[in-house]
Amino acid sequence: MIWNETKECMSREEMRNLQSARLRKLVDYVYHNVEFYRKKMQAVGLIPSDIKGIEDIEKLPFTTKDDLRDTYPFGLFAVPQSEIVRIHASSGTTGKATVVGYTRRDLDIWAECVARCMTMAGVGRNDIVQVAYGYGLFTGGLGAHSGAEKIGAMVVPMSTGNSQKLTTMMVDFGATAIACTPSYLLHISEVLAANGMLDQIKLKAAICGAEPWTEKMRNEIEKRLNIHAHDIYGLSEVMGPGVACDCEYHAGLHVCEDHFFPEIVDPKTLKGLPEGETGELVFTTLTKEGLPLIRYRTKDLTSLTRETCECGRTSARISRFKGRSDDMLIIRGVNVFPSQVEAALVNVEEVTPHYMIIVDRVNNLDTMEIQVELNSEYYTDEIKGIEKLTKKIGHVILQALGLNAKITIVQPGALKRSEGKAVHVVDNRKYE
Ligand code: DLL
Repeated sequence: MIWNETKECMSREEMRNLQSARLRKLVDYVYHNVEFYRKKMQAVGLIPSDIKGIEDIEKLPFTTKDDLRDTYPFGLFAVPQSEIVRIHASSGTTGKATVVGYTRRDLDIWAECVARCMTMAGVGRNDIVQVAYGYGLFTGGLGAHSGAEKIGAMVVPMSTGNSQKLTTMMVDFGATAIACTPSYLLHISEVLAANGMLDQIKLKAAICGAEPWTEKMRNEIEKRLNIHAHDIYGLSEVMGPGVACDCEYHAGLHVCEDHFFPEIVDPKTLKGLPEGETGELVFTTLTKEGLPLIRYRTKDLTSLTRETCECGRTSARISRFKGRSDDMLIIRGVNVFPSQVEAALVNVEEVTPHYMIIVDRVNNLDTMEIQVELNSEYYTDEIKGIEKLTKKIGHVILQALGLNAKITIVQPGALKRSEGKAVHVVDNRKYE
């Protein structure tokens, strides 16, 4: 399956043979180039020749986000730094980011995978694609950008944050496709409606992802904008957007499984689950050079099928995501772990480690409030002091998460104490 020959697919057997050959090569590659994997394999008495094909994948150890954090920043890279041509990063579970490195070939394959996804969404060389994912360390902007360029579309690199400009350009340029988070697209539809511009747009398709959304939300987007909206999935550790995407039948997301081998495991026992059962999605990157990952635990919950899709594609499909097996939140497309907030607040001596994150959705945009308890030694009635402290904490949070939050300082002892596992998050967003 390549981006401009989407209907010419390998048989399941051909795919399995290709995956087996690539897995053997990968295991040999990481054994000789990444100390972390060599040690992990040695610990269980494995040598590369023990892996004969994809059926042996379960013998291999898992990789987690903590492994990336523990080897921060470049410890899992398999090539010298001179071979790395791009870095991206996403939130780690505590203050440190997880850093991803790409070789020139990794970038080419990434663009190819995104191009396949855009092709599934009906985007071609005559299209004008507005990319309204964030550009920068986040993989969304540059990832979508390269894929759209690869198919020869005209790319408008909008990034996020200026909806008025985006809608004006959408009309003026006659944009026919947009790539952004689904919640942002709903917001854009409101801006268009408010400006009376809905009937002036030429949009046909949207490629939305980076956060959980529902069929109901897709229907709403499609109805408001009179377009087809497609679900694109990915994660920076594995590559970025373009790991999987849904076709016109919207019957699950087709995985680019010649590059990313998917498994579903029980998140508690880590045993493989049969097709159709929901569990944690695990990926092995079959062709990556810079940061190859073996059995990376995504923490995303979904199920898998290898039945041929009505569209004719034979690739494995994952169902729409059913949540995560950890406490990661996605706020305005940014990954947030409550532990990051905690780690940031520890450095502010005027407050205690008691906090509550309240997430909501207003006008289809996520909002985040962080309630923080004042340390009794600093308790004061003085409004000015509180204002200054609120600003200081807002800055600390912005530095730590890359997100603005409304900070509310509450009196010592005001936040409810939990008798069991502390509850730090109230998520009022509805995903029905
Ligand atoms: O969000 C990459 C991406 C960019 C995907 C643009 C799609 C479009 P991270 O910031 O590393 O990478 O976040 C990855 O976001 O593990 C999921 O929990 C969630 N996620 C991504 N796409 C979807 C989706 C990018 N279509 C994490 N549906 C993943 C549900 C998604 N969740």
